Amino acid sequence: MSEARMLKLFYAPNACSLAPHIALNEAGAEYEAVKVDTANGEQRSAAYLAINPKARVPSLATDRGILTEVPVLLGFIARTFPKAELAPVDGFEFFEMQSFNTYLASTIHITFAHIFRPERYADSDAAKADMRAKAPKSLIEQFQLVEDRLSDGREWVHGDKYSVSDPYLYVFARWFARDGVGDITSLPRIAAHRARMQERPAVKLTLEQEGLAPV
Ligand SMILES: N[C@@H](CCC(=O)N[C@@H](CS)C(=O)NCC(=O)O)C(=O)O
Repeated sequence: MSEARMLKLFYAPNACSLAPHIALNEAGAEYEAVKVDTANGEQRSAAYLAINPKARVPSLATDRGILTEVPVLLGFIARTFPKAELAPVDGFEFFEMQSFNTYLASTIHITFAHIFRPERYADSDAAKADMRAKAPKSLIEQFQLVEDRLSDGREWVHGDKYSVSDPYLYVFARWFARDGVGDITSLPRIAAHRARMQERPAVKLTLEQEGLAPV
């Protein structure tokens, strides 16, 4: 399929782009991975702004144009590679999956950004320190909804069947290993999900490709 051959993922190691990167490997897709050096500001270079004027990763170049926003990339990958069964076929269940993914993008990711990128939201050192101090508590509250969802013993976010929501949750569960986030011990089911994810061959391969270790 030409669309699949044309795919090019712009990513930064251990960023939210890890989710579509894992999904591409789960799908067995042919794609090119292009590393963007976000630590040194490459996302603001003219060359990258021409790809994604939002100056963020991920971006996915397809033969029909460039897609951005993690939940969109995940939905696109799942729909482009249906044989991999990375999303429900039923329309309503698909949107339930998107609802979960959008919660991660619009709530949990933003709270992490208060720790890692407080300069987006405030100028004074005091305001930035306040945000960094409050965010870990907010994160635990926000993740508790996900922890509760896993409390029926399900293996994956949407039940017995793995979906693109699982690598997306994995990205944020990984970020508990980053400085200033706090620990994951009050979220044992999410920690167990993280460990299960790290047993998957596609996750092992993606970590290797991004130069990351399991956490
Ligand atoms: N809403 C976007 C967020 C993308 C985003 O914030 N990406 C981060 C990496 S996780 C980034 O590119 N940061 C670079 C920067 O803020 O300059 C999405 O879900 O794709």
